[in-house]
Amino acid sequence: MRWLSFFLAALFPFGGTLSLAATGGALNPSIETPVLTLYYAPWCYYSHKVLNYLDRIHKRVPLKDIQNPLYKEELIRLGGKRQIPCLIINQEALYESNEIIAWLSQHQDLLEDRYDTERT
Ligand SMILES: N[C@@H](CCC(=O)N[C@@H](CS)C(=O)NCC(=O)O)C(=O)O
Repeated sequence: MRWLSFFLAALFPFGGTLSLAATGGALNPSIETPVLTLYYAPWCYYSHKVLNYLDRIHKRVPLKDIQNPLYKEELIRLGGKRQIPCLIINQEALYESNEIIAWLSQHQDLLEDRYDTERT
């Protein structure tokens, strides 16, 4: 039977390694999809800075308007303060419009696409 393993090795020199790499890649995706929520208010200039940036790059993030008292309480519970805009990234709060825009800009590939027919 040794001739058979020589034969297979000649035909598929990287067979074992390739199949392991393929399985590992599928089971352990290197990029995790973050769970995002942007707390904002329609009357807030700084919220609009972030929303306008999302418009510009044609991306969207799930929104929660803190005019709804339940969302305001939720924001305070998660982030510790009621300041908006606040981007919650996997339960972690990120305040400050410039910081939020910087984060969104660095993670554009993880954001959902936005279609031009949608309005925020
Ligand atoms: N420097 C902040 C300013 C944010 C800000 O002043 N937000 C206002 C509403 S537009 C706010 O939440 N004020 C209430 C508070 O800070 O508790 C930013 O750029 O995001």
